[in-house]
Amino acid sequence: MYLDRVKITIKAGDGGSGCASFHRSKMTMNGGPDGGDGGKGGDIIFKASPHFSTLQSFQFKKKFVAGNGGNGMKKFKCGADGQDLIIDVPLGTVIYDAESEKVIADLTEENQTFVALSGGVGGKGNTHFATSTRQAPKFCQTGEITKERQVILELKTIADVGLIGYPNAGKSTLLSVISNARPKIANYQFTTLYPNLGVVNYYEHSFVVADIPGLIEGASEGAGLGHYFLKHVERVRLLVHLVDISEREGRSAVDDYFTINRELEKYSDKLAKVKQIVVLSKCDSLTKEELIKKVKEFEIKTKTKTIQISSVANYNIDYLKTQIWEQLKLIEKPKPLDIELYDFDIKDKTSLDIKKISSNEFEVSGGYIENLSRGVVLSDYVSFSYFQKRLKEDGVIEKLKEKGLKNGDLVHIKDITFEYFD
Ligand SMILES: Nc1nc2c(ncn2[C@@H]2O[C@H](COP(=O)(O)OP(=O)(O)OP(=O)(O)O)[C@@H](O)[C@H]2O)c(=O)[nH]1
Ligand SMILES: [Mg+2]
Repeated sequence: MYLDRVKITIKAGDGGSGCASFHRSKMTMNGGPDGGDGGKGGDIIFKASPHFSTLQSFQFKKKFVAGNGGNGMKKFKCGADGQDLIIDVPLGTVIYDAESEKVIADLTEENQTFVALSGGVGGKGNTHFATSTRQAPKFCQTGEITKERQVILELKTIADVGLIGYPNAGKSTLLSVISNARPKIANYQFTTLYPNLGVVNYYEHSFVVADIPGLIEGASEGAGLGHYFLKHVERVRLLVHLVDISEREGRSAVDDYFTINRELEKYSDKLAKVKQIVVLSKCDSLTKEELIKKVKEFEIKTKTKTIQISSVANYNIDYLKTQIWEQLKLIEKPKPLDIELYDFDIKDKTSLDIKKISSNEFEVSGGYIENLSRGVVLSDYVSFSYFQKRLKEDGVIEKLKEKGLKNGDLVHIKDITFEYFD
């Protein structure tokens, strides 16, 4: 199975909790607070690796979790930061938020990285909460808990040149003689079932060629392998359109040429406008006279100028490489996708959800509560008073009242319940 689109789940590490402890030693019975901070959770980072050309490695593993931060300890010891998780993806991977389907990154440069989710912040130890009036705070902050998110990875191969043509036209054979790639070659249609990439060295330069499965008439309606793989040549600068001039399969080279161009147009106007070098393949299969006649006929009917090659007899291959390079020099590299700036790694610290669950009971939840409750130990009287003060100051009580809260009603927040009195 060839994978070029996959949905995965990612989660950054949770922050470690702070520590509430007090200094104790033989000489000091009641020392001050000495609880260290929790460590930061690890980030989820995507990295464009030149060593992968498919998303195959995501076939079975679909969940990726970065390391959690360690908890703070006594004697001011801070917890260790969680390990970042670096996820290698092939060059040309576009990352979408699975929920909104918005693009969040397009990794087009070798070793380019993208921090998709940052780890939760560590909680502060009780040393941070000591004041002149509160010298022995028994509470600390818990670490920030991160949320699982889903992203879609889609590979849109990055190549300079795309090889297109009818099945069996000799695309893979050409790739194998000009590049380091060793694709499967056979004398039947649809030998190539997924894209192959090859690096072509040309003097001190190099360029990448993508060989995709052959197209046939009706590909846009799903005939053959359909249009599916054309996305892998969407970003090329130049197309090499290979046409089998030997016509040994009983089709017409001229018809094949027009058929492929029609299918390109049906796929996308942009791709149909990409500059093409028209190459007539398998020239060794014809006599010199046959070849001259057929080339002339082809060029007149299609109004093109062609390059005639034989991959098997190594005829005109160097000339073709030169022509490809000369064209590439003239065409600018495509720009990465235009990404609308949008914050995927949202840390919800403000949402507030107030529900009336019975005539005298209310439930409060949301990012605001999660964030605020990190800093309070509800079993500690001082800490709980602070929590209530914040609920009042931040307008939560007001909002509860708008929903009908009155004296004596019960309010549930996370795992505590209190009776409300003005
Ligand atoms: N005589 C001759 N045969 C060739 C030449 N190039 C390729 N072939 C043969 O044509 C057949 C098809 O070649 P492939 O390279 O697999 O063709 P393809 O275009 O990649 O085909 P699909 O992957 O099916 O789309 C094989 O039997 C090759 O040996 C050539 O220059 N001369
Ligand atoms: Mg092939």
